Amino acid sequence: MPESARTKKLLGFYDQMLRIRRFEEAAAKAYAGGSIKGFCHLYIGEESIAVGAIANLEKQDYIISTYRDHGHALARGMEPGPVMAELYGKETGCSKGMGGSMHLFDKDLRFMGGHGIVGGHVAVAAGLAFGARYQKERNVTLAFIGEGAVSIGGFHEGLSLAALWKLPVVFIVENNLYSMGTPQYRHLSVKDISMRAEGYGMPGKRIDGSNVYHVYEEVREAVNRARSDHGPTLIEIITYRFRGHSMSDPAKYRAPGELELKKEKDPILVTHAELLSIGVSEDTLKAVNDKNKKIADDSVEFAKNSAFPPVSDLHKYTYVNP
Ligand SMILES: Cc1ncc(C[n+]2csc(CCOP(=O)(O)OP(=O)(O)O)c2C)c(N)n1
Repeated sequence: MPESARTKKLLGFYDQMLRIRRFEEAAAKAYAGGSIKGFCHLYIGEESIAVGAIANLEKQDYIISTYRDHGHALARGMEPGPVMAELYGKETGCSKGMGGSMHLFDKDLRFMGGHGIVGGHVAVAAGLAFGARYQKERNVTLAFIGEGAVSIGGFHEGLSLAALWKLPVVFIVENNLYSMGTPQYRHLSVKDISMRAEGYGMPGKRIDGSNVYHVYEEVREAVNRARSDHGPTLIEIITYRFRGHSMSDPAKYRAPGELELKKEKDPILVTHAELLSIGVSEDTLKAVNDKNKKIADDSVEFAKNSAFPPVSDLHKYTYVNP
């Protein structure tokens, strides 16, 4: 790619990562103020994965995610206002205020959630890919998975069938080193999760997630493979979440100094430094930041000014009305 096109792309990635970061900082503030209730899991520190990976998708492709889904939703192009309104439980939310932070959906953008059951959505990812194949659609499914899910039945079922049927799906394990407060070495006998790919008969790789462009390129290879009918890939991406597991977790299980050390590889800082080094001005980068701060503030205003769904809608979207 010519240097200027690469710079443009990287600047776009920087913009998207800041959109997510500022949005979640605003959400954290609203949560602390009592305006957002229930579970809320922030993606701060992990933005390079959603942005780099999703940049490879086309309009018809599917995404499926965990409860830590704000970053994936925004990177797919969901509007910050309806996403924030969903966190607030308002009727203008992307799931009509019925799902909250963990259940963001957008059918038109083929964003299929937002799932709270650890690992359950991995089998659904294989189902989406199978459905696409069955309908003779030429699309790819990107599934984001926490490393805490890799010993769960749904993970095994999803990867096993995807490999057997050569389904067009890419499984991305976002390894942020902790499953709630449990470090990886306490629940997995292996360090390298991507090794597991071999047992299913698909390629696997393990990459560092701090450089968004690197993520983009590595995932591109797997997306191309899936799109050209060569089957699934498992990619483990090493990352770190800067906040607690959810808003109610003070994250006291980290070693002293660990967070500070990891923040040196903050993907936004890494990209900021790279953009400066290739000649993008500090003023340009500041303007991107200011723009995204305003987008986040506007999303909060939108959410605040929206109504709660009426009580009469309580059972409107359930399968069974009492
Ligand atoms: C089947 C199931 N078991 C347990 C839980 C409770 N739980 C919620 S989050 C979580 C940890 C998952 O960690 P990981 O997959 O690494 O994702 P991360 O939160 O680090 O993004 C657990 C055990 C759940 N939601 N679903």
